[in-house]
Amino acid sequence: MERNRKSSGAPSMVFAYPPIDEEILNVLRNREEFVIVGHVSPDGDCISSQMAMKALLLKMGKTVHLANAGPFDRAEIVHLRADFLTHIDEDLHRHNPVVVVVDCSAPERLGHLANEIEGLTTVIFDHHSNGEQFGTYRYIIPRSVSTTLIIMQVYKALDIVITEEVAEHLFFGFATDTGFFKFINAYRGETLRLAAELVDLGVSPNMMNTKMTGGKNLSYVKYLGKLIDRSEPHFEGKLMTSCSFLTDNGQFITSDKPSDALYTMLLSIKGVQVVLFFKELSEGTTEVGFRASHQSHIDVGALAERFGGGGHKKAAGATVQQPIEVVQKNLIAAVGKLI
Ligand SMILES: [Mn+2]
Repeated sequence: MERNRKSSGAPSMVFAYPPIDEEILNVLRNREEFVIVGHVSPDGDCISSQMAMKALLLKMGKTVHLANAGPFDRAEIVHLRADFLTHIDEDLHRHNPVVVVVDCSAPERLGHLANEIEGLTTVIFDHHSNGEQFGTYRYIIPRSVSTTLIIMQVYKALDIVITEEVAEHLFFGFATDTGFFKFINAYRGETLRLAAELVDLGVSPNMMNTKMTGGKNLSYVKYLGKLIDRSEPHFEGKLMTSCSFLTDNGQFITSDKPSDALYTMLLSIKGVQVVLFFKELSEGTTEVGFRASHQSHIDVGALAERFGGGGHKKAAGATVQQPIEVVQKNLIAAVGKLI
């Protein structure tokens, strides 16, 4: 990278999405019924990818179902809940639909849907690089900042017009997964060129930002304040942790997750490399959120995998069947060994 930085506009640095296998395109062209699924606790990129893929297949005259194990607890997607099946029942399974999996390439991230899609042809569109390989066909581009930009490539490959509504879905997933442009690195010009195409199709980044960050209640802000208050440094501040307990549920009534804002705050502290957020889901179940700073060499995706989860190098998650104090102790020790 350093070497190329000096040569101006080295064309070898320009990334282009690889062509999508004809086999995959033919499945989309030739089959008639589809179920589009995404990962549990869907985020903006997951839901937007599902919606954009649905619009594409409807345009091709297909029968399309959306399914997600949920929960739909984030403000920016909660209104879409009614459009999704929570199960693929036997009746639907008997139709032998093609399953299109978006923003997920590990079966356990599908929740109970993983069992329900067994035996069906499965096509995966994703940008997560870890997790066991599954699916009949895969188009996995870890370099893509969002899955929606991968779905955009499917539109182009099949020559389907991107309407303004679809462009908004595609931009929304891009915006959520890049922290509204903040997480885009050098030599990712293709990302901005694709975003520009979407803006030219009628997307307003200004409006998208309001959609992404607005709609919270006061309880959400107070909850965030509580989590910031509980944050603690470890290993001379290289690791920051915070936690949420079951009792918070009664005190802070909000369906929004303050964790994204919490990560942003804690990662802004000088010298921090890793942030861990522990959330007590029940007395014996703890959800852990992992973030690594830009300068950190620690791969939190690999770390999360060791605890039964997964994700990216810089952002990951895991759900551990142990009490919160035990999980905290074990993970702080594990990070200590990597620092
Ligand atoms: Mn994503």
